Amino acid sequence: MSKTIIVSNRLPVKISKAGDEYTLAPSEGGLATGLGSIYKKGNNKWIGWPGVEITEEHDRQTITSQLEELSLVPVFLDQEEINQYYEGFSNDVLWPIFHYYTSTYAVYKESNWDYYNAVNHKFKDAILAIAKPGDVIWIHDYQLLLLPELIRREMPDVSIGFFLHIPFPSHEMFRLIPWRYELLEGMLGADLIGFHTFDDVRHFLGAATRILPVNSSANVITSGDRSVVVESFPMGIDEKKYSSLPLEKEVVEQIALIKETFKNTKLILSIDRLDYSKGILQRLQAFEQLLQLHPEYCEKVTMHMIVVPSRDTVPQYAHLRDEIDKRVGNINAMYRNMEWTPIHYYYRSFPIETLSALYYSADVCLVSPMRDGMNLVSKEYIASRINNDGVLILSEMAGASKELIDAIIVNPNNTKEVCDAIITAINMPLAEQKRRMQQMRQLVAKFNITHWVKIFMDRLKEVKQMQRSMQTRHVSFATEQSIIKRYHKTKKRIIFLDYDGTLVNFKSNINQASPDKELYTIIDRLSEDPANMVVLISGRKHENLSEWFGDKNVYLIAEHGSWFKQQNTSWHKVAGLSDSWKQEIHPLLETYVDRTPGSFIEEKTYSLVWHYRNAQKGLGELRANELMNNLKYLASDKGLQLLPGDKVLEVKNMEINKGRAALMLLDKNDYDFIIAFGDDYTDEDVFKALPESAVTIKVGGNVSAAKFYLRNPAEVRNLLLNFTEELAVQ
Ligand code: GDG
Repeated sequence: MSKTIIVSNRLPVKISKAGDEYTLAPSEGGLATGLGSIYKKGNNKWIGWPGVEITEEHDRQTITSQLEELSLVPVFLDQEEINQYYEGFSNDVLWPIFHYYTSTYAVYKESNWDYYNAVNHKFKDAILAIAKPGDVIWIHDYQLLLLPELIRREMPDVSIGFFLHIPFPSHEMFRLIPWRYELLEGMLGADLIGFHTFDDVRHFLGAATRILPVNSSANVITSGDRSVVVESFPMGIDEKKYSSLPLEKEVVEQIALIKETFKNTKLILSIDRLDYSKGILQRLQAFEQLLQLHPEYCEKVTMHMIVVPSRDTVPQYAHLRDEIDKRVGNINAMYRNMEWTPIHYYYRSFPIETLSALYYSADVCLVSPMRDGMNLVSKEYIASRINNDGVLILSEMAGASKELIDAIIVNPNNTKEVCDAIITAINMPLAEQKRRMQQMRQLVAKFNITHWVKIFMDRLKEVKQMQRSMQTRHVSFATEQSIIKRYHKTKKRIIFLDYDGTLVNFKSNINQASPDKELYTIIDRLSEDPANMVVLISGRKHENLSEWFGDKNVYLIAEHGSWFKQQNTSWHKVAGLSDSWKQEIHPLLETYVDRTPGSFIEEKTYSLVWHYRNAQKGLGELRANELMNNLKYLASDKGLQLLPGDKVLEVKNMEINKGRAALMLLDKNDYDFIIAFGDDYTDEDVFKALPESAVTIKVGGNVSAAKFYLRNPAEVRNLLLNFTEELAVQ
């Protein structure tokens, strides 16, 4: 039976040692709860570091067997690995860069990278020890970016999902990392890559297509043979738990206590892990400004601030902690009186019951990170507001701000805006609080953690099915044999061959894609057989095809069917077509050439092509879209068709298409073997026009009307050679 394996840096467990005994307590974070529905079932597993260094082999064995009862599998790390892989690389390179902090926070050390690599290999070994073909592997977060590819190499068909819990930065930030290629290649080993927001998706697609030689179409990246789907899955929380906690006795008691303590003031809640990305100092500054510029709010507003200790052995974090201490101390010293302390500050963690009581009691929750992948605190506050009151102030830099649009959204760098937002929040009429809160509660309730897990896993299944259906249509050895057999049995064959992308790979200069010796040999061998009619059917200019294939025994169709030339005759042009539209379109295209360095116009008899392969990446695509929009109405008025291709946009007479040209040839003869190869969507017209009995083969991974797929021109050439080699044998 197949199983699911969850992999993350940390196992959802806390291990403590008393004397010689280790005790294990499952940790109750949202992720652990959500994934509990998976890893606790059947023979599913969760692999990760248990969170403490365990050196003795005997202890490792004891812990391994204790963890086994909880379906957990440990990857033991020694102190040096923790220092370099976890602290050094994950937290001192990836964390700052992914949160848009550069030089002062990111430190690039080769040895940290080596450890990062080595520990990712260690995780790979742990997975391979238990993974079987057919299993599903779901890897989490920035500590394990290399892992998907490491597993893929060993298990090419296994289903791998990857989810990043922190933001994915813009290409401009990401490319600073010396090991950017390796990191992206590592991630692309997955079949499905998930992020919290659509912006992260955009950034990842941008970085991958700029840094690696891969293409993307919408949100699908073609990496080698595989289609990798990139999507946003905004993570939710255990909403039921947070909405029911305030009704529990213990929480009710704490709520009463909080209400009593803060009965004369509005309560503003602030909860974060200690981290520079959370904007804690900036938040304090905004609060101080409120007290300074609006003294009428002194004694009327209190901030309850919890900072959960995190990584404070690292100097930068210790420094941040000291700064917070200082700033809080200053504000309190400045504004406190006998009855009122502006900030109640705690540098420690609390049981969830206390958090719930605070969430329930706080009039305002102030969440103002400088960057945050999602931010679950904001969602937990919403879920706890079972009376539909309260106000959330949320930074636009948190992923959650894309969903919780009824919060007061602020730019955390704008101290005045945050300060004003606090004033708006504490004065917000109850009716408006309820209107906003109800909307947000519905959203948090629906898109909860269980929903998140389900949609991710369902999508991963779909992606795998899509890849498999592509695979089954790939020309396998058996299919190839049966096509070759049919070829030999038949006496009157027609072979349609597209040129660019089908017989040769694309080149950045269109004139460089000239035929090589091998291709000529293939064409010669095919056309030597009197039973064969070889048709080269291309969008290229007829002069171009003449130059390359004019003396060959092949039928040439140029410019998508505008020109045709039978063996040993001259070119003919399709009659009755007009090209007067060019006078209007050409100048328009010229304005695009003037504005887009690297682009140029190619003029054909009945078409104009705007090429942007050598334009700045991204700019070409942008302009092509602009041009498409610009031409949309004009084109239909003038009977023109717009053909977006691989880094080109072609404008041509609607009457002309490769499908019609192919059909004209079929009308003339009764062929008993019809085969067509093509790679772009002008070839789709051929695939669709040919009779059902035809063998149609699409080159490359995109969706197609063709019956079969081949991966690249090399595979096309192989198949064609096999036709003729078999002939030679006979
Ligand atoms: C990363 C990303 C993304 C806090 N104080 C206590 C306590 N907490 C719990 C909260 C919440 C969690 O910690 C914090 O989660 P966040 O999402 O706010 O932030 P990160 O820890 O930075 O998480 C983040 C997340 O991954 C998920 O993908 O949203 O953007 O940075 O659940 O309740 N829990 C307890 N005591 C405390 O004192 N028990």
